Amino acid sequence: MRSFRYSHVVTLDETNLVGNVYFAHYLRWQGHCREHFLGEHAPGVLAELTAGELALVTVSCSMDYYAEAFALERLDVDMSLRATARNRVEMDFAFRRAEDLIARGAQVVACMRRDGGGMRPTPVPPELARALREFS
Ligand code: SSV
Repeated sequence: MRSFRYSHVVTLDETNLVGNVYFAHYLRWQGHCREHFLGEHAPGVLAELTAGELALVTVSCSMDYYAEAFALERLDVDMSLRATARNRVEMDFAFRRAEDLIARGAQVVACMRRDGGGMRPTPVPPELARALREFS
């Protein structure tokens, strides 16, 4: 299965007192990775998100950590498609430093449309669905 790679060089402000990466940043990088995916493979969806009528709601997210990472190391974030059904997209993330697996993560995103005060489920936008097929 093809995965989408986003690479990040760890900055000093992402590390804690002991010098390793603060756990929460891995979730931020999940977010950066998916944003870059949209920018490269579904730019129209990104435009719809900023316009406000479409919402990609993060329903759940998780991380498992296996090894420490440190400032100035390059981490490759490999995002792959676990599943897509109805209005949901599930992604897996592998965080690697060269060949070493540092952490794994996952998240579920729900496609919603804002109407009036609330939100209702909406199918995965066609442009995104088409992009996802290339990664399934
Ligand atoms: C700001 C905001 O709401 C952004 C949400 C972005 C969601 C992006 C979802 C992309 C899914 C891509 C899956 C690709 C698997 C290879």
